[in-house]
Amino acid sequence: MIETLQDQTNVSGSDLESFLGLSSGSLTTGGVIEGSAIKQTIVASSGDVLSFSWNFLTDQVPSDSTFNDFAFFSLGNTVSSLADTFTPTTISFSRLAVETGYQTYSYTIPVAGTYTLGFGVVDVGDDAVNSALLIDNVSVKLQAVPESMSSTAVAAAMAFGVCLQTNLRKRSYKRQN
Ligand SMILES: [Ca+2]
Ligand SMILES: [Ca+2]
Repeated sequence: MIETLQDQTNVSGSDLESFLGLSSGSLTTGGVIEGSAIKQTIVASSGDVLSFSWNFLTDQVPSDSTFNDFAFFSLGNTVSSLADTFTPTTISFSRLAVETGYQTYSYTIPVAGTYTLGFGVVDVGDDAVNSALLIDNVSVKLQAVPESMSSTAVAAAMAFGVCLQTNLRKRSYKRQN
């Protein structure tokens, strides 16, 4: 569980941007004052599915567009919002007032690489009124490729090989003349 705290975390929006390897301004432009974050390095292949469970909680009741705390995840340089103070629908039995309840998020990673995966929760507009994010079941799994798709891919690769061979033959034919 990560929290923005009722008082100060002493981790500013720009501190969070550097910690997660985000572009300068990617959080502060949206009015982020401070917050908390966690991160992990992941190695993913193209088509791998990142999935996790999350629950956003806040004391900001009623929700407020000026003090609209939010939770997000970041993959590489990209920040994706999970929820803000307008999202929770249920009264929380934790020490915070309301929560979204656990939701599942899945994302197919398009490009293979080593990424920083981050989760954060931030105070917006001021540093007061606590919000929190619970994260569970984080996994990166290879997505099963349907057989029809994989055979199409093989056929495409073979066709490409045939084209390449034909071109090479044409070139060597030209050179001989
Ligand atoms: Ca705070
Ligand atoms: Ca707040």
